[in-house]
Amino acid sequence: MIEDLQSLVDEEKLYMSRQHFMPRSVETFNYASYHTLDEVYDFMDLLVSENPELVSKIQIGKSYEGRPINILKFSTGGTNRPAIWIDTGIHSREWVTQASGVWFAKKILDGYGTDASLTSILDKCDIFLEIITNPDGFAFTHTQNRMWRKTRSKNSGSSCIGVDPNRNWDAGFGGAGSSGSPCTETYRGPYANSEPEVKAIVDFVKGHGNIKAFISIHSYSQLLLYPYGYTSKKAADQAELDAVAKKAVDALASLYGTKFRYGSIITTIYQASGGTIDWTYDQGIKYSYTFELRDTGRYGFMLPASQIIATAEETWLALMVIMEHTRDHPY
Ligand code: 0X9
Ligand code: ZN
Repeated sequence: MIEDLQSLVDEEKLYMSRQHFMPRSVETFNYASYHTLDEVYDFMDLLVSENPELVSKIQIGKSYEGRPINILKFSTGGTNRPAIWIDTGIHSREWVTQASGVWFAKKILDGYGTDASLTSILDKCDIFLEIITNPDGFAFTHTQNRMWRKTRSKNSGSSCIGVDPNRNWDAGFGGAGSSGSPCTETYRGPYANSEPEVKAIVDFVKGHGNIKAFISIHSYSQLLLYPYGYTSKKAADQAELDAVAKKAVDALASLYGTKFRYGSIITTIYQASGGTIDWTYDQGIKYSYTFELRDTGRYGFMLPASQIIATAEETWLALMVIMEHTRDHPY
């Protein structure tokens, strides 16, 4: 796998270098390629400038290294409507997730006014899409280390860098399934919300107050998960979350036959404390889900760019099930 990794990294770089031109519009953007941070940020600006009536960009904070943390807001009007949140790339090396996030943005744009179900979702709810949730880590995966997962913050008393942003939330923070050692991949950080990338979302979610679904997208393993990860206690809404998950993975599989397992985090993968959706669920956001997209390990984080569109397309069908359920079950 290690000797294999270098050739995959080289291949991916060569492929990207051929795609590095600035698109003039969201129509000419290459959705079938991986892109750098600047390219994705340019894409967001194009999307907003071409569709100001539907899309706006909100800067919710700054990363540890000072990069803007931007989200896209898709809204057809109203004030503080019920909202659906989708984030991708909190673990920077999970490149198919950010690439899928870009594709979702285009899908939402094209679907409003043409796809009856998406149109009815957007007529009731706003959608927030955070494509680059860990900008410092993402930049680092392009320049230094393709396998970087964490943030890029300095740890006092250690030369090791970074915190696992999926162990840094204030939900069972510090418990089993996270590490107190800065040199590990699952280092939780010195205290909950220590990472500005996490704090920015926490402040936004609290300030908004009307987010009804929160979907955090990771790779890989082909799973659809719901709370909890920090405790074996069942979520109060377990039966409903499970039924919606089943419907979502069935929809996903209907396109290309890709099989996803589903269930609570702790029973389906492993105990993980301080995770995103445990926090959002405990904040009262009932429809809190995490995806682990393709594949099951053949390529892992190095999923070939040729699989981006199929991955995004199949995931979209599952997202639509969750979003439709959210639309139809106000609470
Ligand atoms: O370990 C993780 O953070 C996730 N797997 S990954 O390979 N993408 O790193 C799974 C975590 C489950 N989700 C939460 N605890 N919220
Ligand atoms: Zn992840």
